[in-house]
Amino acid sequence: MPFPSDSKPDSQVEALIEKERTRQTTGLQLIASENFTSPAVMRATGSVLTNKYSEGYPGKRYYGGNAVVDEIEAIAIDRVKQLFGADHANVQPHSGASANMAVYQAMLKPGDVVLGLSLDHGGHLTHGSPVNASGIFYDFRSYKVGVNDERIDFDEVRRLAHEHRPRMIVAGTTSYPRRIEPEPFKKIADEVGAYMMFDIAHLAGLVAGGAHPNPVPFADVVTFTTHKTLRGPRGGCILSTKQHAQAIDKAVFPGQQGGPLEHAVAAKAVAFLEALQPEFREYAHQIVKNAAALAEALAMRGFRLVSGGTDTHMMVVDLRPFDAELTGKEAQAVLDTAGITLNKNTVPNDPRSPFVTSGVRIGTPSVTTQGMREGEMSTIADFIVTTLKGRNDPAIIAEVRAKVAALCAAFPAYR
Ligand code: DSN
Repeated sequence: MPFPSDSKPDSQVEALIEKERTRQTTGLQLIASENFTSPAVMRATGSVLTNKYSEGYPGKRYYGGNAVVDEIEAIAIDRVKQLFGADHANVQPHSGASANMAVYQAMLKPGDVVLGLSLDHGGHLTHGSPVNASGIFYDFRSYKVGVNDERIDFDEVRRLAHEHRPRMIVAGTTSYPRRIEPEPFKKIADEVGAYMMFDIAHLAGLVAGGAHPNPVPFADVVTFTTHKTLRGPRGGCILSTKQHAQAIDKAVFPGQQGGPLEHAVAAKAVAFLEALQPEFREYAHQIVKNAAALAEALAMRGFRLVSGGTDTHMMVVDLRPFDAELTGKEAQAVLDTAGITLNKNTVPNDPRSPFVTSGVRIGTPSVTTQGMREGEMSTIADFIVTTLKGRNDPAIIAEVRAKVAALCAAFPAYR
């Protein structure tokens, strides 16, 4: 029987996809964890590979018909090992959260003590939040950023590690603007006999492009998502030493997941090849230069940058010196109306709740993919200031919206 969709496309969903394409390509996408992936990555994601079940790993599958899938997954594994210099890779995790949970399952027992960065100081839900499975099944203790410099305080990490004797120390963040040196984490982990895990979900593209230190030579295990700075499809990945390879593969399947998403695995392979190209190094460094330029432009216009600036693709902006009444929630909403998409974010020791916040998080991966450079970053800072100052005037917001659309038309994400 032919597909009904052959004769009758789903016009409702297609129209909504088109609407979302318009939103993405006519507005500024400044969410630090997002990016525009390539047409080649999207072709793989929308391919016939979505039809195939392939529980297991290359050469060891539970179902027949996996010769082609085996080749694809083997290519993805080889490429990502080459990209990061890793001994072992598992490319099947559906997301960064699944990757992290698989690592915990592989290397910990329920109830084991783990040390990770507190969520409200830039950590991630899966680094022990009490509402997440990580915090429910494992005994997470948190380190925070320093009160004065708002940076990871390794003396404090060491003190907590010696006090709590964790089985694992987790490095990695979701809203921390500074580079993170892996060596001090490794040293502290060794002192207390803990495993070291580094979650580079945000940093993977910068690491791949040589714009951030690579933790692979230091960590027992490194996890990441493939869709942020790395610019691939939505998904996760785990790199590890040979020692942990078998336990990690077993924890991903059958431990945490069933059939892998081989269309996503193929798209990861495409993205890894793109990241292996020399141009990707230039891209990664430009993301960082753009973030530095935008941070400086915002600081000059009266905002406070958490930790005083950024060395990565993102910044956390404290709105209070600019306007004490303005919350992150309100800033996010009004900027969205002007076509500038970012997210509200707590600042360290924020007196407001995570639903309101005193800050916003801003990232430059998407605008850098569009080809924008430092000059456009000060234009964006002006758009942000004009919108926030004129937030009660629809005419001002409409004017910024038009200018944002013109800027995006000059730097199209997709040609
Ligand atoms: N949601 C991601 C981010 O925005 O950083 C983390 O999972």
